[in-house]
Amino acid sequence: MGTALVYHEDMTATRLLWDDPECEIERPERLTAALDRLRQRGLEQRCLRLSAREASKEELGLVHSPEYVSLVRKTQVLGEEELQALSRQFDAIYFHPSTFHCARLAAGAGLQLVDAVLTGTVQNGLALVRPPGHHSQRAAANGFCVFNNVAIAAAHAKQKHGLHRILIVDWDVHHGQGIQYLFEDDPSVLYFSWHRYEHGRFWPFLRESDADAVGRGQGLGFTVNLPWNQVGMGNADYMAAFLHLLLPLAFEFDPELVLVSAGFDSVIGDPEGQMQATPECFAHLTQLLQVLAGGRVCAMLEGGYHLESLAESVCMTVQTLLGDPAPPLSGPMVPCQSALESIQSARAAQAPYWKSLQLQDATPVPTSPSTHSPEGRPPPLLPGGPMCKAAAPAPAPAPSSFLDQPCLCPAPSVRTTVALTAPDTTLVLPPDVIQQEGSALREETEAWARPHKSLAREEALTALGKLLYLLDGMLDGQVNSGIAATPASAAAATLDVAIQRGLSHGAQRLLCVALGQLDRPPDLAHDGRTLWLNIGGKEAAALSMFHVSTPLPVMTGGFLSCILGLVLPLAYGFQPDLVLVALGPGHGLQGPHAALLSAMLRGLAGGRVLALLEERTSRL
Ligand code: X5A
Ligand code: ZN
Repeated sequence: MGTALVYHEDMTATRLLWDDPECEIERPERLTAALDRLRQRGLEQRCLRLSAREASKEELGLVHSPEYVSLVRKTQVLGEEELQALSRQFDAIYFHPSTFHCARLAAGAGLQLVDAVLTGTVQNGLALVRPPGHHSQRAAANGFCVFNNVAIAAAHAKQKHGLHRILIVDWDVHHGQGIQYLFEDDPSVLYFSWHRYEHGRFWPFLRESDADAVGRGQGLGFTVNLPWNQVGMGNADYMAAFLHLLLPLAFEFDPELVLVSAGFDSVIGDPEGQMQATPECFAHLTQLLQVLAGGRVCAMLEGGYHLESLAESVCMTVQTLLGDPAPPLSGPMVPCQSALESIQSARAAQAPYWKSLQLQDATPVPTSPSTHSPEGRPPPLLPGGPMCKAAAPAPAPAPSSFLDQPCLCPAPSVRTTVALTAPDTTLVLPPDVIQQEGSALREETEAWARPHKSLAREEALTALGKLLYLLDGMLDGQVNSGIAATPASAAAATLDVAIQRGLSHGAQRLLCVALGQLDRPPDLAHDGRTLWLNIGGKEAAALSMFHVSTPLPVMTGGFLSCILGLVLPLAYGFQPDLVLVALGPGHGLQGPHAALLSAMLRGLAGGRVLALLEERTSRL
């Protein structure tokens, strides 16, 4: 349905007029660098471009006092001396004669974006704005922020669109205390922020940035703070924060809209954040958020001061909003000890308010390094929760040859292919999904089928031919992901062939997620090239490093906690370059479950996910 990009060139006008080492990093080039890169990549052209408008006095009044708004309005006519004197009344703030105009455009851009998404004009979007907003308060400018763009957008979504549940994800490296103050007693806005904290020794030096600040009154449990007590947090730490803290709460909250305070000072290279996460990480974070609120995600720029990293991260975010697959994440997917401690203390602080944390917190997440893991670090992404006791120490990612390969981007021309035994003319498919006509050569199909009795029937052979053709398209990069149907009686054998074919045709590491009663193919090698995860099988077991099985997790918080706590951590740690999802007999899952699993696995293997369904299921 499309992605909006909201911008106005006038927002490059405000700038620092005097010497101030703290404020000089918030420069006009931040916007031009991001926009130029979006153009170079052809991403801007793929968006619906909206020209930002100014927010009205009433709209600003949704979160700011009238006195404060008039104070900022008056800066338009002040001289440099007076501007500097007024700026000194606030912490880390500069005013410029154009500040009022720019800040009204920044707030207005957020309003336009929310309107475009909530009226169904677009699915999602990004507002490229400055000045940023998340530090600004009812009657105070703070931390380069004048009007609180995201908070105004949230208040507007409630007031004008009647929304009842809005999730704000603040991935800027600073604590958006302004947003926290504005909604701390409001249960209709769930505010999540991670931030550099260093036990209170980092700006803005607030006690209320710690994990035990959880909101007040009706809003208890609707403020979620994740303080980072060390610099250098990387991809594994950010992913763990999403999988083990934010997403369980977000799913339970079930937002109607996701707003992102999209600051990119949390990326590698930024002088403020001093963190290590790479720009690709923001593609994965965005993709994880897209499974919420029917994909209604509105991102608004906050911080981000390293122009190169900022531009790259903005591209990753927009590319993902547009639906492109996320580039694989680099580095060992193992969170550091300090990150685990922060996540655990935030979970403990939130546990009284959230069911999704209560069951799992019976078993604390591992806090001491495991001797089984490489580098003496704990297992990837802290698989936690009762059923994970059965899980093996995580598979050590093999030295990654595929990371050296040219990356799987740009996206293949066809995003998703559906291969049915007989093309179904009644099936209504989205525009980026096509039905496959082709099939592998008959002789080749027969050769692959020969060892399997259940593949002898004509029906099974036809399905196999289609599957092989689809798999080749994915491995050659013509097709990104696919759905293939197979007769129920041939499901296990077809999966076996798909695994062998994937491994012999270019996949270095193959992840197979089998749902229901599907036995692991008997001749599957334990050489670390295949990770077999069985959900809903008979028993819980870690039969080897590369063979993990869990029953349908009804008792342990359900299917979702199994995906977040077990499947995705193991999958991200394994770094597959091909993913097979197979729905076997008796998987007992609802359609939305399988769709959710597939959507969340899209972050793996550059989106090369092939789902195998029983013929009947595929017609639903
Ligand atoms: C929006 C933002 C940071 C202010 C830092 C002041 N503000 N030292 O990133
Ligand atoms: Zn920031």
